[in-house]
Amino acid sequence: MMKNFLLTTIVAGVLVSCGDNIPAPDPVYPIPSAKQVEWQKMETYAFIHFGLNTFNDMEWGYGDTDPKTFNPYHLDTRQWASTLKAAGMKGVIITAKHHDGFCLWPTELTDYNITNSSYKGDVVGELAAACKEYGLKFGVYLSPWDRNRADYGEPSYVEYYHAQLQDLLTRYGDIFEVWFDGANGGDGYYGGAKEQRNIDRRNYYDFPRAWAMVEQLQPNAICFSDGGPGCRWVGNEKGHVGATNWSFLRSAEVYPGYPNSDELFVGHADGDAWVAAECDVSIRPGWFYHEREDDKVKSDEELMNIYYESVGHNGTMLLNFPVNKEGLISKTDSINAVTFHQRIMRELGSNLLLKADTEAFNERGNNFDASLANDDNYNTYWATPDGVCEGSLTFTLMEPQTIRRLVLQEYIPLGQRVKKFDVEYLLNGKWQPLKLDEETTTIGYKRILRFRAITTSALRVNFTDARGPLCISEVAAY
Ligand code: FUL
Repeated sequence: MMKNFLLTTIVAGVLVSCGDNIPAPDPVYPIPSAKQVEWQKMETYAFIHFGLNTFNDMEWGYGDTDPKTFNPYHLDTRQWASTLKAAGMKGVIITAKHHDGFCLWPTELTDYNITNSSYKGDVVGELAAACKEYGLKFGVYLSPWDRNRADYGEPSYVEYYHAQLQDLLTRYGDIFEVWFDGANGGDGYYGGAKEQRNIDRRNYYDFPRAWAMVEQLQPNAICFSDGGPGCRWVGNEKGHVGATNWSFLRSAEVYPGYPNSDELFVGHADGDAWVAAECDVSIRPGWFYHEREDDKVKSDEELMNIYYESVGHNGTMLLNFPVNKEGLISKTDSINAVTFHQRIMRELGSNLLLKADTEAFNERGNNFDASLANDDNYNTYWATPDGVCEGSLTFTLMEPQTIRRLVLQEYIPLGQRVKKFDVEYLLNGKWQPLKLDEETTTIGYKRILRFRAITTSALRVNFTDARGPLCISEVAAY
């Protein structure tokens, strides 16, 4: 009798302690670094293209334009920062040097810089200060291709490029992203040589050394390039990435200037490195300001579409603002960007699932139960038991609601897992499949589904295939 009692206690004890302390699922590799997770949560941030091109109606300056032509007579980086803040942007990346080689900061490494222009100041430093004031993160674009330098193509240029990078990384405080552009069009001024120069894109710039420098001098910054290592290009400049979008790459294959850029649209499902997608796009047709594009600024509706196909496809949205000749973000650009932000708040403003009753098929237990998928806390998640790669979540609403959007989020610190899912809703007491225009494959950090309005009292998400046990942070409906 005594023996039996003890056994029960021990068994019960084990059961109870199991229930309380069920361990988290193991990571499924590759997984992001903490700074990659923080970066992904920024979702929308801005690009600024500004330089000699702005004043000379060019996109790719040749490298021989007179620096005196740089003359922004009302330059106000605080106007940029306040506009971007109102547009919901979380940070800004400026073209400190574009392909023409002209530097927007007073560097001693070349004469082709702002001190020899008509503007006496430091645009990079002024923007960094404005960002601090307005609570925006700050980043830099430093073009590897330099059409001004006489020694472009020689080893000495590479040293110059790395010295420029060091200069930028040590002058302006915290940097969240450094942009390494893969473009090289060949021809340039090159100190007067005026010729074609093609370099070995894979090896010439010694990018691994540059990335190590960023890691050392700005440990919170991530590096963008076609193949990362921090985040990747998506193979187009339209601001959209695939509905199927893996945040992985086969790291040995992709480098800045990688020719098979269409692969970047979906990522490599079997990749070994976490390199999430950044969707870059300009609010105007060009990256730099051109008066003739004043009536071609993307509308809030166009920007919304881009948002759904970037942030809504497990990417980030890098929206470019071509600062004008006055040195300001033009009025239409600013109005459309702010209206765009207001539209996001309107379309995805109040989550109808927050008060829903949640039930799961396949549940890991206490610390990972179903209700954590609609608790508005990204850091808690519903998970399935080890070895169980499918499951479903059913949300029952207090009363029928009209729904047009569904937002799904995986807990990416443990990896990207979901390969296939579908959605159903209750109509006249029967489960109906939700009709969508896109495939429902990957989710990742965030997947947003758009659909024709449905009115229902219950929704169900079936996760039918995954790379490991499911870890779903949030499901929200609007
Ligand atoms: C490209 C550049 O060639 C464009 O001028 C622009 O800077 C864009 C963001 O990247 O590769």
